[in-house]
Amino acid sequence: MDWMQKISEGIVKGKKKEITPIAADAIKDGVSASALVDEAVIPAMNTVSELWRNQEYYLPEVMRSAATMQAAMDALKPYLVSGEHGKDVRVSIGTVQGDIHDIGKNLVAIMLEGAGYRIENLGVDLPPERFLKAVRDGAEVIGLSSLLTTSMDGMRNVIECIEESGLRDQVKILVGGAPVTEAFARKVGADYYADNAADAVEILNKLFD
Ligand code: B1M
Repeated sequence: MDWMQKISEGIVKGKKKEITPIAADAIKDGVSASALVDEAVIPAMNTVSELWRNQEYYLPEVMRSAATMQAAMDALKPYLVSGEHGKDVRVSIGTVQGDIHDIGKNLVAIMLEGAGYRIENLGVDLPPERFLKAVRDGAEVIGLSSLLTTSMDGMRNVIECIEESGLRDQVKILVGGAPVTEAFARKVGADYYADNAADAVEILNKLFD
């Protein structure tokens, strides 16, 4: 079994204790951390989402896989960050009000950090004012995540709040999350939509390289 398969299987099966040494061995063996994230960690979490959707996984399995993914990312993070140049761009990212999902948002944050961005991970269930504060504090990009159709409108509220403050032209707004679409992003006045973590990196790299 190759490293991609080992990591992917470890996450899908939620083998939290085993994943850290597996990730470390893969790095020692010369596999790039970003390839491990792109080709093993993200696909594994997509598999977990699929298993949940098909009711083959219930919450305990999903949470175990999420904790294993986090452990894998903790092990890979130093190699992601050191592998890239620092970009002097501050990105503040959070989940909008009414929504506590953070697994995908954290993945996006880690991938952006790995690509050299200065990340402020604001947390979950955040009111618009928290994002406005981040803009006032100097964020050049605001990242908004939503996993619920009922919280998506929170994105519009954040954008309106920043518009009303007169600071809208100082910041780029990137949105994403499973129910969010390109059309929705356009409708609420976001600048960019990313389908996944790798997309988010690609979009910001085009903007800031
Ligand atoms: Co919730 N949940 N959940 N849940 N949960 C979903 C999202 C759901 C689709 C499950 C279902 O019913 N089929 C459903 C939403 C339905 C809808 O609105 N359309 C749902 C529901 C209904 C709920 C509750 C309301 C359940 C209840 O209490 N009755 C409740 C809501 C609580 C709240 O937020 N107020 C709830 C709670 C929870 C848990 C707390 C138990 C847990 C979250 C734990 C956590 O995040 N710390 C949870 C989980 C784990 C899920 C599922 C199973 C998995 C989500 C996930 O982490 N996926 C999910 C079902 C599913 O997705 N199939 C579900 C893996 C992750 C890597 O993918 O988050 O999509 P994802 O992130 C991707 C992209 O979306 C994108 O990139 C990421 C990486 O590639 N992306 C961005 C995300 N944010 C981005 C930001 C960007 C760019 C890209 O730029 C800034």
